[in-house]
Amino acid sequence: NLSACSSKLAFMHPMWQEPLAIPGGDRQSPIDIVVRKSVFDPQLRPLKVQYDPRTCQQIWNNGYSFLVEYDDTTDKSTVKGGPLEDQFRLCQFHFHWGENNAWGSEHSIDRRLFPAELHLVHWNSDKYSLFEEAVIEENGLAVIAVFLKIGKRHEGLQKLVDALPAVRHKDSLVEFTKFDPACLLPENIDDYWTYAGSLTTPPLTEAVTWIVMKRHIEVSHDQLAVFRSLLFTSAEEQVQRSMVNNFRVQQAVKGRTVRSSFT
Ligand code: SG6
Ligand code: ZN
Repeated sequence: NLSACSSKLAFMHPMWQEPLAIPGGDRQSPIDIVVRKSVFDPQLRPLKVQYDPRTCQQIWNNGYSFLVEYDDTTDKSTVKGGPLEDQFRLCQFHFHWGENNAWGSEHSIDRRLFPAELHLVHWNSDKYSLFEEAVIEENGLAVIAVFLKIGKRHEGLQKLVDALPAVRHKDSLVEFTKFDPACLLPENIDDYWTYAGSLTTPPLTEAVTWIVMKRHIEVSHDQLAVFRSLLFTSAEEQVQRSMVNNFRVQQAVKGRTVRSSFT
């Protein structure tokens, strides 16, 4: 009973540790955001996030990251506003992180990387009826990205960190309920950058409106250490590999404009 969002794409992941043939598109992600080249857009509205913790279902180690999956059969957990014309439904969130605190994020700000990056993945439920449909469409997905920095322990994240040992190996899945993803958002969600991009793993479709939060959240070194104790490998494999450095290399901006909601 996996939620629609992640399970159907899982079969595409096994090759991902190999160098990948990129579709050669013009709007691939992630990118470096050059602050002085970003353009303030006064038309960008505040982001309207409405999450219902009761839609939280499970955590799944898919061999590349761990996904916290949400029931996306109704419009209970959604985002709209900001750069978005439609309403988008939350289906999962996941993180990317490094083997140490010097790198790990997918996006960077003026070349500066962060130790980890949260992605809240939503699909356009005004235009499409399933994630699988939305993932191949130009305006199909909206992903909110939040940078993580090392600092004080994050109380909200701890409930998730406590559950992670149960999904140490690839393909393990554990029930996980009542988690409010809003607790992982930074203080001011009205300040963000936005640009047209892609998924950062196969199928790499150019379906994503990226919304990158200006403010970061803080987590402790110990909390991130638990992320790093997860494994890319399943219990059956002889040689276990730590789940670290699960980010894609940065892609060319290719004439795209990154807009900012703030000056
Ligand atoms: C993660 O990112 C997830 C995977 C996939 C991928 O690694 O493990 O589920 O997510 C929506 C989707 O296919 C791409 O999402 S991302 O572009 O936000 N990084
Ligand atoms: Zn991601």
